[in-house]
Amino acid sequence: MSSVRRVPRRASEHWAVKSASPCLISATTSHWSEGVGSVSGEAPPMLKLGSARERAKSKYVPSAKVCKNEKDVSGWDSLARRVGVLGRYPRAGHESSGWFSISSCIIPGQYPELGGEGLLAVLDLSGVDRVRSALFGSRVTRTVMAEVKLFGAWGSPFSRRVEKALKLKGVQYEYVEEDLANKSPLLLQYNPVHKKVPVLLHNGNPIAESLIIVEYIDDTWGNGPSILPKDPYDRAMARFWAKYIDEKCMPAIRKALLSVGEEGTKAKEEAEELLKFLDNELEGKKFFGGDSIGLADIAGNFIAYWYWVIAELQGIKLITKDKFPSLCKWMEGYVNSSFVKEHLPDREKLAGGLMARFRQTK
Ligand SMILES: N[C@@H](CCC(=O)N[C@@H](CS)C(=O)NCC(=O)O)C(=O)O
Repeated sequence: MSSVRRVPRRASEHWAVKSASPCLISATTSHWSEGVGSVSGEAPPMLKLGSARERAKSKYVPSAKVCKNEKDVSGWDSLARRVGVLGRYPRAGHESSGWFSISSCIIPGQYPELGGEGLLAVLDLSGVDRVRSALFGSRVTRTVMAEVKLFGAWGSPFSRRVEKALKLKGVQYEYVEEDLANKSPLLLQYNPVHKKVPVLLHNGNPIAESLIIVEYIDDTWGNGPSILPKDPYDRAMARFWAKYIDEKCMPAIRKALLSVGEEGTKAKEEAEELLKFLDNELEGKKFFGGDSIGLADIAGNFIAYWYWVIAELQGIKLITKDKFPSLCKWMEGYVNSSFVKEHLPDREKLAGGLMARFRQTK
């Protein structure tokens, strides 16, 4: 592999495991690695640290080992799979292939103790980020993030939910803009059931449906603020309101905004009836879950922003301060929160796009 930069390293210890409990084995004094470990010419901090710190870190690293090949990793892989941390790059249709775990990593490299190429497998069940940076510096984190791809559409409130969650968690990702009039073969391959955006691709595994993706992001990346509360009842409530917004309120609002005449009046009344529940729920609260943005708020992005753009275009007044004071306060708070504000689609562009859509459907 001529493109691989070889970096001599000094290793004091490697962790090795047969089970999920940690143990230390001595390693060789020189060490060659490639891929993740050799992005810069420097030895990773892991290999520079003294043994006292190494041992201290083992608190965070239940297990790691150097394996000769994938077969070796696979026994370990089943353990990792049981605890839900290991994924695998797809072999085809992907620029890279190999092993990779969600909360840690398996790094191909030259390992003299194996007499050649091998895999450093680090299974970490806690303190994921501390381990990543303690062991490998920010380089691994960057590589980990690069395996996240979002197939979306700029004007889609559903795609924007996912973007919001990724940004909230500080996850770096590659964004693929889909032309919904001419969907890419990859989108159809990754979401054959609904054939819709968004789709999140994480280590080659596709996940569809925005709210499910948002939960997946929250479960997968421990860093950043929690999107779902920890308390089971609060979690259930967050899901309840997110589902209510998604399945009841959004279709009703859309219908109220797009229907005319008698049908329009009826649709407006129906939407108001549903929105009243949201207004009551938000009374005296900044966001659905309290003081910080959570699942239901992210789910409600359509009401907070897209609704206004369409309502203005159509000259319709559905959600007014006198009828829905708490909902209006929430909407203002949501779109004006610095984090949300900078990630909303451009109003003019959105209005133009929506107008074009309306003309097409007339
Ligand atoms: N329930 C889905 C809805 C996704 C959705 O409706 N996406 C639209 C874009 S806003 C789409 O891909 N439409 C393409 C189509 O219907 O063919 C989710 O939450 O992700």
